[in-house]
Amino acid sequence: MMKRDITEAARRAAELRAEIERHNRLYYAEARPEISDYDFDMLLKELEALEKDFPALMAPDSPTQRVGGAPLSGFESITYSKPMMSLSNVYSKDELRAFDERVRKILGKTAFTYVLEPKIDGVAVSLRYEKGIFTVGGTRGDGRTGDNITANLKTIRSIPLKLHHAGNMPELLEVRGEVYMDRKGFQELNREREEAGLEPFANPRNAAAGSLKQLDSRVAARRPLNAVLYAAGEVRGLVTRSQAELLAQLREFGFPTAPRTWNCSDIEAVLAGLDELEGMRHDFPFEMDGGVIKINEFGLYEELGATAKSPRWAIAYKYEPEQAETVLLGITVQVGRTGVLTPVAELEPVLVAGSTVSRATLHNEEEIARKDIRIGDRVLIEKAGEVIPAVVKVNLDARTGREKKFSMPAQCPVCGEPTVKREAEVARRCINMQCPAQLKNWIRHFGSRDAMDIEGLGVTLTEQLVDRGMVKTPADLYRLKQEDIAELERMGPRSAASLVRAIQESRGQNLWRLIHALGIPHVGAGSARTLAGELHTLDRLMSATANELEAVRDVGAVVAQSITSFFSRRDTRELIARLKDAGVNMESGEDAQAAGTALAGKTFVLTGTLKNQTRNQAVERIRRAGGAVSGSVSKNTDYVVAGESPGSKYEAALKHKVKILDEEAFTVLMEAAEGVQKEPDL
Ligand code: 3BA
Repeated sequence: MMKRDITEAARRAAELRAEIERHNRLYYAEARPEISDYDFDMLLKELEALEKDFPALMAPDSPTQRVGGAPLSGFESITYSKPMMSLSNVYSKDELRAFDERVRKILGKTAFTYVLEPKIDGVAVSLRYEKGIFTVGGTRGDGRTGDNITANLKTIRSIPLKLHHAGNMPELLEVRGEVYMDRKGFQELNREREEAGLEPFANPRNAAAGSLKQLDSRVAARRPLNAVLYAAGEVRGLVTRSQAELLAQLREFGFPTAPRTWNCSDIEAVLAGLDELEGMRHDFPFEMDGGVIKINEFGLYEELGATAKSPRWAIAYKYEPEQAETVLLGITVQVGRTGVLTPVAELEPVLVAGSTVSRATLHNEEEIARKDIRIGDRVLIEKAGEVIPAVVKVNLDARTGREKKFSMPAQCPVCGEPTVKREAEVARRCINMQCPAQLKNWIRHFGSRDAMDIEGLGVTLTEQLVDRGMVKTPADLYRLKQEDIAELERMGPRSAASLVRAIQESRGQNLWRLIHALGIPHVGAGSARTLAGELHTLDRLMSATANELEAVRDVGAVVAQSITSFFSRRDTRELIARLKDAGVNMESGEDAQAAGTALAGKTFVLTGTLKNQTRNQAVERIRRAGGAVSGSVSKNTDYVVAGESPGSKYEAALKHKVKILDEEAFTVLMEAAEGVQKEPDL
């Protein structure tokens, strides 16, 4: 990579971090990745290289510093005394030889051998056997804490519930490996899903991850899952001296292991094994994306040690994704359910990695510009396993000059409203929550903590309500009957009744919550509060002119314009009328009086991450006690609340000699302030 100057590097690093975090979220938390693992690794590698070239850019919260994704929610967590590490990846034989060099340099004259295993593209899990009985199992999570998914793991028939043993029963054995869905099961599952009108899984890995994430183990039980075990975690009462011995022991205990592994005397034998493995690639029933190379002798592991994330005694060799050249016939634009516009390449059909590809993702407009992709170009596409194919590059030699440049539409192709591109993001979005492509998101937003605060209206429920056509706008929520809801998955009469109650109760919410819930572009919870405080009724907000709105504190031209255009729409007016009919409150309660006064006149600035509350909760708490929250520190600031890894505001606080509160001190202050007022009924 060319050396760049630090400002450019900082900009790119920030961009990469945001992208990586987004893809991490899509991959781990939502199990619906948008890019291939390969592309993800390339982003991570670019960021690592930048941080190496510019150590000043290194940040403790950089995604390069973590092992995996955050634990998924909805499950109890499980903590590993021996963390589940991750594997570093290489993509070439040269890099693999370099790995071998490093190992030999550390070990000096000590002799060692390698074990080569196929790298199964599944979900890493850990299974705990106490006195031979399977007790708990979990996902990797962040390596130290994962989700307790015991119930789901117990539905996998190839996982033994008891160890088969011959007098050598270990007191404790944690075994680790991969849960996967075989190709055949994956195809069947997707066929069923499509017939049922559900979105198919993008690849077997996601299908496995999605299945293990089911809160109802009966759903997981119906999924064709399988496992391969290859490592040990915490162990008491069993000694194994090498990986080859461990694998043999695991087999004896009755665990499924890889159908084929290679014992290799040196790196050349590993390379030969990798070639043989690649030839068998399509014979395995599971998706396999490379090989894992491990030093065989456990006695050497301590000396080799580990980096922050991965052991130095093992490495993954990943196959390059398969590629093919074809013609880019056109570019269409899809709108995702978060409003992100994704350009999609419409291709002349071509065979790659065993299937015909006629569409590929182009990610976003910056990617198109960076790769200079034009309609009519001959393009190289790649497909790694069953992952969505992507356009890698243009064959510039084949250019005729008749190719056409493409630009992202300024209007959303689904709803026709203007699209925006925020500075820190690569994606262009439709920010119209009422856009049909985003209905689920809008309903979720409407009921969220910071909006109408409808408890129980979660993601899965919202999905079902929208998928079944029961909810087409937020106003439909108020017409839901207990009987209708009780029929939905994971719902019973009790939870249905409490949801209906929560929905009905939300009709009395404060005006600012309704304003925020409407999802007016550019109007967040903060501006919603100000607007409610100044205008007092929704009718006045609806009839206000842009000029009147701009007179409101903190409301600028963009926000004012967005509000007037929002309320000038017919669908908005219809929605408001229906909400009114449903009895939703459209007037401001006595906000100012309801709020406490203990902190009246005090201004707070928040920085860093709080442990016991979200930023929004802290803000709400301060405001309820009569205090104000500001974005930057000045001599008028009374307190700076500093959470973990505080930013520059912390220094600003020192400079202005503003009192700094850690979370504990803040809590003490708030409890005192809340004690001198009655619980406000907002
Ligand atoms: N071997 C994945 N990690 C693997 C034990 C180490 C390891 C893997 C492996 C760390 C595969 C990282 C997640 C993890 C258990 C931590 C394999 C495979 N070995 N054959 C060296 O087939 N995908 N993945 N899993 N501990």
